[in-house]
Amino acid sequence: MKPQVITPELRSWIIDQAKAGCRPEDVLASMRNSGWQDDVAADALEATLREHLASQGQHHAFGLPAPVPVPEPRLAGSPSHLWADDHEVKVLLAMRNPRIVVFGGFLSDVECDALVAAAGPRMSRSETVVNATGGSEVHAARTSRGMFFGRGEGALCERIERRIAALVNWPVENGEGLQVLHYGPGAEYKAHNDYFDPAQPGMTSVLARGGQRVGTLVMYLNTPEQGGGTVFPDVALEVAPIKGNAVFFSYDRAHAITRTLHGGAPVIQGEKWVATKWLREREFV
Ligand code: PD2
Ligand code: ZN
Repeated sequence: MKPQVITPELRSWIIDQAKAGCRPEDVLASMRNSGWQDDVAADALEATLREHLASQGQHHAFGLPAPVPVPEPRLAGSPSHLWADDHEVKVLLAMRNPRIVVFGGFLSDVECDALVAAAGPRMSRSETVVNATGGSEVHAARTSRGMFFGRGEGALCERIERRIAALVNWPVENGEGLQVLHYGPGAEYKAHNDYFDPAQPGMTSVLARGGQRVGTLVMYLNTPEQGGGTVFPDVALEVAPIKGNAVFFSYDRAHAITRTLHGGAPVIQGEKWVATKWLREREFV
């Protein structure tokens, strides 16, 4: 496909749409309808607004929340491997917008098995956050079983948390405890965002514990025979759940413009174990 270039005309059209109060998702849809490739349109929107707002000394357009710093692996120069604290990790895929990176060999087989063994006796039906109260409840959209380790609970969690912190350049203290999930045949986690909706009344207490979530690392602890990929519907991407590999994604604001909507596809055959690490803006308490 011929590469598309962001023209000055496109830039000024985007700024006009922002000034007119259009929603970013509608602007992206119009760009797509006029023949702009998805990723070029999203990049153009991001870059134009960032430049324009910086030149105006402002940080809001389209009613978007202001972006915040996010965890980020050191991928300048497109390395095939990264050194993460005590361990070499392969870079298998890197997507810029949305920011998604797939890592190979993030955990050893022994570490995967040890996490599953430690989590097993503590598993119960997974819950989802209730927006109104900030509490959690069992929900049909999430048919896995799960448990949380405390941050730094035992030498294994500590080692993995140090490795994550080094890999994505984000303080260990900003991480929630590791969550382990188990999906049996047919179980899934329907598409959702990992950030919290700050407009919901129950979110004040959730956000008080370290601010927003700004990044996620899903680590695969086994390889299901069929199904169970992690899917990103906005970019039609499915990450295969391979034991020891991990998928990282970051979101600089609690908004669909980050295109980090994602889900756990149904397990078709076999079972699926994952560990999830959520990273907050500040120290998670
Ligand atoms: O298990 C997964 O693949 C998955 C998919 C989406 C996990 C999560 N989200 C999560 O734990 O947030
Ligand atoms: Zn998720």
